[in-house]
Amino acid sequence: MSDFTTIETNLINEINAAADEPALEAVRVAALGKKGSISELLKTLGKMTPGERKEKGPQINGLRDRVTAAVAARRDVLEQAALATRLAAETVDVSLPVQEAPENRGRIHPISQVIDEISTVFGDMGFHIAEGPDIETDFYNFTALNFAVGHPAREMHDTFFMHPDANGERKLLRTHTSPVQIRTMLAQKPPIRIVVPGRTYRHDSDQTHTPMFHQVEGLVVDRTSHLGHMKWILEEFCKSFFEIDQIKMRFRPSFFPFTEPSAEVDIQCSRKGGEIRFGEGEDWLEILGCGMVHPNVLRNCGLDPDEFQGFAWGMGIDRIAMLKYGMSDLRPFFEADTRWLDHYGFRPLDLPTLIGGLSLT
Ligand code: 2NL
Repeated sequence: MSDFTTIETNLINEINAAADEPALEAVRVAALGKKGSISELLKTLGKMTPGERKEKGPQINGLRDRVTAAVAARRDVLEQAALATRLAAETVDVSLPVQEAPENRGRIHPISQVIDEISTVFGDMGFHIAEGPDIETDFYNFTALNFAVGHPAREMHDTFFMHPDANGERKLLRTHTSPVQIRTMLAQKPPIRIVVPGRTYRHDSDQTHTPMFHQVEGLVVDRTSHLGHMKWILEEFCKSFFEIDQIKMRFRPSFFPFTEPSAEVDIQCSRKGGEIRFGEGEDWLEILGCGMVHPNVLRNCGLDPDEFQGFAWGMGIDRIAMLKYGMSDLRPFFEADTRWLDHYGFRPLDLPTLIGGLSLT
């Protein structure tokens, strides 16, 4: 009896001292495995007299049952401890801010957004988007557009000129997007309906001017195109772009070498409370210039002005973007400050549509 008690005490101590599950398993196998100490004791029962067996049987079986139970209890404790350790090591701080996926983190620059919005509105009216090179020749930027050689308008454009090339030709950075319309008229037959967004350059830098800026121009050429068509198109554009139902527009006579007649267009606005709102109020804001394409420009593009007529318009994108999205300073547009872009930029997957809204923010 005291033998068994010693065996039991020792085994229980070993079991409770097992530091992890493999150590516990080793103790279990040493006692209860095929060749374990308790299994060996059980084997001795077969050789005993019935009297001995009646006495020792319950003692050995009891020993086996208590040791088995002690192993199970210790295993439970070890499993709980292992789980607690893992949970502590693998905690997730649910109060941490969610990190957006890279495709959601980037922002669309307001200028790209406004170009997309303008393209959406005119695309819906059947216009194609046309693009062309930033580096142009004097012919496409000036001569074809009816700027006379030596005409002061050339100087007014503050042109950036390249060094003359081997042929003595002086390339330049386009001062407006009109060269793309010239290229289009030379390359394809009317009817032409295009809008041309892009970068333009003038040697001018102050609070409201950057040497690189953005313009969008439009051109329609057909046999019967007239000012009435142009007024309708520009009015529909303004309503769509500024997302309002009604807007008053004012066409003031003006001058451009490439249009005749020419006009500057103001839209109705209110400036109450330091905030500009379109389609209401008594104030006016100039937003674009336009006119009928000058007969000389048509001729320069191989079109007979007696057969074809067209109209065109142009506006600055940067200023329109500032007006629409309430930015007071032009300079951060080109400073690549991601904090500014995080604030004023647009989500990359919210593309402007006429059905879904041009400017979901
Ligand atoms: C403005 C005014 C304008 C055009 C651009 C144009 C182009 C061709 C022929 C005739 Cl190819 N016209 N473009 C016409 C009128 C005005 O822009 O204030 N832009 C910022």
